[in-house]
Amino acid sequence: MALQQDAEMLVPVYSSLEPVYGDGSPLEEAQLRFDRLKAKFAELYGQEPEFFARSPGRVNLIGEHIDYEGYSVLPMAIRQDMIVAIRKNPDSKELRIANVKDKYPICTYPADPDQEVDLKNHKWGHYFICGYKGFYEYSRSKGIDVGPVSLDVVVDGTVPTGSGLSSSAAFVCSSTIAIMAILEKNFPKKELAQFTCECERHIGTQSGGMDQAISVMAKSGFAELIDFNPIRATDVQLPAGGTFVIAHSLAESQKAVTAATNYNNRVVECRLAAIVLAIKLGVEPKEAIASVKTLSDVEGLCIKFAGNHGSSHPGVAVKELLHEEPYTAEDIEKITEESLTSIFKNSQTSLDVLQAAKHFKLFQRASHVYSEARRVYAFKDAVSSKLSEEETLKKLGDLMNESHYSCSVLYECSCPELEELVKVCRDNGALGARLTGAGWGGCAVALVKESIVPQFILNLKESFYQARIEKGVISKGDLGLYVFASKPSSGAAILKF
Ligand code: NG1
Ligand code: MG
Repeated sequence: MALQQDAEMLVPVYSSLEPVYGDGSPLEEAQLRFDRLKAKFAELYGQEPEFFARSPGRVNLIGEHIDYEGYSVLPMAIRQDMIVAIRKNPDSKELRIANVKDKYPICTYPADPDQEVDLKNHKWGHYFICGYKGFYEYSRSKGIDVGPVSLDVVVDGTVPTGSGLSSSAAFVCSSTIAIMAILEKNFPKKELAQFTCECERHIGTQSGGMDQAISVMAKSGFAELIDFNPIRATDVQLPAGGTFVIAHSLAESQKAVTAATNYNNRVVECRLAAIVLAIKLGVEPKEAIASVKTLSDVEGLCIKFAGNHGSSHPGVAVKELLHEEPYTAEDIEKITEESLTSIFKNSQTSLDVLQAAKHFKLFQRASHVYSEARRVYAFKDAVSSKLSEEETLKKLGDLMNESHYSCSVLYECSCPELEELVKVCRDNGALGARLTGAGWGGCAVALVKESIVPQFILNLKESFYQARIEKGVISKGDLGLYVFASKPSSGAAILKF
């Protein structure tokens, strides 16, 4: 049975690793990590941390680039995560953020919740500041007045960065939760999911809320159907005979750096598609600009239109009312009767998009969003249907393949490495394979019959990774970091030993 999570549920506080990592795999490895983290903390700051906060990465099974359009998505948390060790330091006026990995130099910031995140000068520690600012913004909005606090922090992350597995949300959520713990607060998971999404936007990407929601609300053994406005998670039990294998394309996608041409560009295109559709469907231009924020806002109008054409799919309105030819800014301004720079005047990151864009593919982006939103429900329905396991797995695989096609051709968020990897996965027996996360690099996820997983992984090593090992792109010993099978892991937690 699918269960919705209790609205008041708080982040759990544990005194052992068992509830977090004890899903059948040995705890020694996790214990070692915590020991190392503690030792590093003592070496740097001469003290023990007061708390640890842990938040996982995730793999999105289906529902790509639709969370920011208000549509439900279906991710699961993975074991790879971010752990933040933290203590208050009354003797300093700073936030000192260190990493167990030496390649990340220590970052220091003033202990000031109102500081701006310096987007022109990207540093890995900025994600902690998102959490710090977010905590204070949210507390103030609740009338809770907490003074600035100086902190010593060491983090240890195992989610590969730029991989579409949401290392960023794992970092922002674990930081926020660590700050919450140290200030003796605990907020309901749903609220936390909401405000960590908003605070990650300080980094400059106009993210939807999927990553933070799953990182905070995941449950061991389940994928989650995440709905937005308001955020809700429904447990989804995946069929036992299938396993999701995650494989890295080895192309790193630096979302924070390429936002204006990639991620934020698509957010702007979707908004423009929604406004243009609304106007074509009879809404006054001024009214459309003021009230239409996402494609889900105009779905009702689109469905009504489709109904007059004997269908219930909003894509019918897209086909009839938008043209495939990319729109220029002038084309759109003729319809909106307002300049694009004026429509987006309150969002600097959107103005950056306008400056970088040559044209806008409204037809393609809207077609992707409306069809992908329906695939998420088809996926959920197949899981809970009375089909045989074999048929269910086949259906899920087909939906994943369709999703990939749409991402690749309509949304154009794939890349040559991902195309090759997805093909290699299918050629080696995956029931379905697709890019996962924002794309433009990062990982693919493949649905594979449980019984062939070890052979499947070996085949990927042969046909995709071997050549790259020979070229020195990765070393053989690190392969396990780039291709692995994953079970649904547990969500965020506070640990105090
Ligand atoms: P990644 O690139 O995996 O962090 C991003 C967004 C999600 C979602 C996906 C695409 C952030 C923090 N996350 O995920 O909200 O829009 O792309 O489905 O920007
Ligand atoms: Mg991210």
